[in-house]
Amino acid sequence: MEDQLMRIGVSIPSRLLSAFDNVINERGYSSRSEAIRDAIRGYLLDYESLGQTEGEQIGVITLVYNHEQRGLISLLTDIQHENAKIITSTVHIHLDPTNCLEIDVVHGSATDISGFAEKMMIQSGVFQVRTFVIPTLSLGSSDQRANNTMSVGYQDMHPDSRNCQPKTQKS
Ligand code: NI
Repeated sequence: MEDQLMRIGVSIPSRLLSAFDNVINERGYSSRSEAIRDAIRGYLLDYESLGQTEGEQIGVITLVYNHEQRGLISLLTDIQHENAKIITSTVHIHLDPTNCLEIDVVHGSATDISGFAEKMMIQSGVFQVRTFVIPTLSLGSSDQRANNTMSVGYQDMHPDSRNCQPKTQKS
């Protein structure tokens, strides 16, 4: 059965729209509607792949946000404190007068990590959240992984061409 087409009205900041238009022109889309449909499909795919994985993971979550958004910093800090047990370390970079880039190194269950990322994603003033995670299944003994969870920072040492030895700093 043919899916019915619905018309919707969406408010988009002009800079965001013109950046989108530039990309879709470059890619050769014939209509903005088709590009938006593809963007929505990609968004749904991201959501599914975030929720599908299970087990223990390590990785990074990066987010870009406007620190002038009222209440946002304290909200994000609260969310990070609620998830302190999975955050190994955080890097904060002041991109320009209003925008911040934050990188959270995470280690924990897939459910906790995706829950943490999604909670930050839905806040207004947060523009981008990207998650890159890998399962820890093949990453050495579980004792060593338990120790890593307690660390606040890594300094990688490369004992040989294949393995890294994290030097942990306890807080
Ligand atoms: Ni900043």
